[in-house]
Amino acid sequence: MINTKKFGEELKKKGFTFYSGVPCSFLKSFINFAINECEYVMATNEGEAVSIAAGASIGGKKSVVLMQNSGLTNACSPLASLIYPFKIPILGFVSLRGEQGLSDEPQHELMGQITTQMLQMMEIHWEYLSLDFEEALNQINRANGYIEQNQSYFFVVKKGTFEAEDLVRQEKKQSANLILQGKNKEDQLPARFDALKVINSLKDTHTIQLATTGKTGRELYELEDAPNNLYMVGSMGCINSLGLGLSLTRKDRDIIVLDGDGALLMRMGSMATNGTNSPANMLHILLDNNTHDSTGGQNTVSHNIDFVNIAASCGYTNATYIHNLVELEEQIKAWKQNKTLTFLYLKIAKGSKKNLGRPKIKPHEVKERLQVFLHD
Ligand SMILES: Cc1ncc(C[n+]2csc(CCOP(=O)(O)OP(=O)(O)O)c2C)c(N)n1
Repeated sequence: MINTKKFGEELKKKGFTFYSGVPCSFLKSFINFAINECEYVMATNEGEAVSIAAGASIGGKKSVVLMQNSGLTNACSPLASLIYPFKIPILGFVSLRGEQGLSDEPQHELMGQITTQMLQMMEIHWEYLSLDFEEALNQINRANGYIEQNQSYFFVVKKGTFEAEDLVRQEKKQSANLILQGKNKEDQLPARFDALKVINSLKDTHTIQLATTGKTGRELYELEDAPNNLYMVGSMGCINSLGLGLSLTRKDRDIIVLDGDGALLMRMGSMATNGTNSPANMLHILLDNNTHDSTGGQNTVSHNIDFVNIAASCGYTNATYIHNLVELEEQIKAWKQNKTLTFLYLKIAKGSKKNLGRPKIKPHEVKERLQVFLHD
C-alpha cells in the first residue's frame, strides 16, 4: 500500500495543489488528503470536475481530478472534446471497481472491463498506480513530465492502493443569496449579437470572456477575436465549470461566462458548485432563447425554468433578471464596482447573425493565447 499523505506531499512538491472530483471508496483516503491539505472542489459530476480542473489548469495551477470508474462515463464529453482539442493537461486518478478476478457489484462489471480501453480510446496516457511507494514516486515523475508537455495523464487505481487517511478539515461552505430580482416588466428580446456587443464593449484588461458552445462563441469571435476570449467547442454545458476553475485560481481577473439555456440545463448541477464556492470575480450571464439555436432552433425545456430562483437557491450572491440591453449594461457596470458571484438572466430572440463563420484559430491556440494574456 502507498502512504497516502507522503504520496500527496510528493505531488504537492511538484505543484499539484488543486483538486476536483467526485468520491469513490477506493480513493477515499487520497480525497481526504486533498480536502485536508489542498484546494479541493467537490463537483456534482465527474465531467464537471474535469472542466473545473481544466479551468484551474488554464489559470496556471497543476490540477488533479479524482473519480470512480463508473464516473468516467460522465466525464467523456469534456475529456474528449475539451481537454483534448484545447490541450489542457490534467492529472487523473480513476478507481478500478469491477477489476476482473475480484468480486464486486454487478454495476461495476462492464466498467471494470472497459475502463482502460476507454482511456486509451480517448488518447489519454495512463498506467496502473503501483502499490509500491518508490515505484509510485517514479510514476509521479513520469506523469509530471507529460503534464509539463501539456498532455493529460491518468492513473488507474486498484482496490487497497492507498493507506488510511482521515478526513480532518471538512468545512461546510455556506453561501447566501443577498440579491434576488425577478421579472417585473416586458422583455426586450434583443438579438444575441447585440447582447454580446454590450458585454464585449465593457471588457477591460482584467476581463476574460468565456463563451459557450455553438453560436455564442461564433458570434463573439465575429464581433472581436480577442486574446482574452475563449470559445468553447463541443463539451456543451462545461463552460461555467471551466469558469469556476479559472475564477478560483485567478482572483486577480474578472471571469465572465456567457452561457446558453440548453448548455446550462445539460449540466445544471454546476450551479450548486458555483454557488457553494462563490467566487466574487465570476459573472455568469445566461442568454436564454429557449432553443438549441446552434443546431437548428429546436426547443429546449427552458421555458419552464426559473433560472434566477435556481441561481439564488444555489447560493449565487446576486441573481437578477435583466429585461433589456440598458439593464444589461447597468448590471455589468454595477458588478464591476461591487464584485460578488452574480447570475444575470436575459431572454434573447431566437436566431443568429446571418452567414456566421467559425473561429479560424484552433482551440489549443485560443487557450495558449489566453494563457499569455493571463501571464502579462
Ligand atoms: C455534449 C454535447 N451535446 C450536444 C452538442 C451539440 N450542440 C452544440 S451547440 C448545441 C445547442 C446549444 O444550445 P444553447 O446552449 O441553448 O445555445 P444556443 O445554441 O441556443 O445559442 C448542441 C445541442 C454538443 N456540442 N455537445
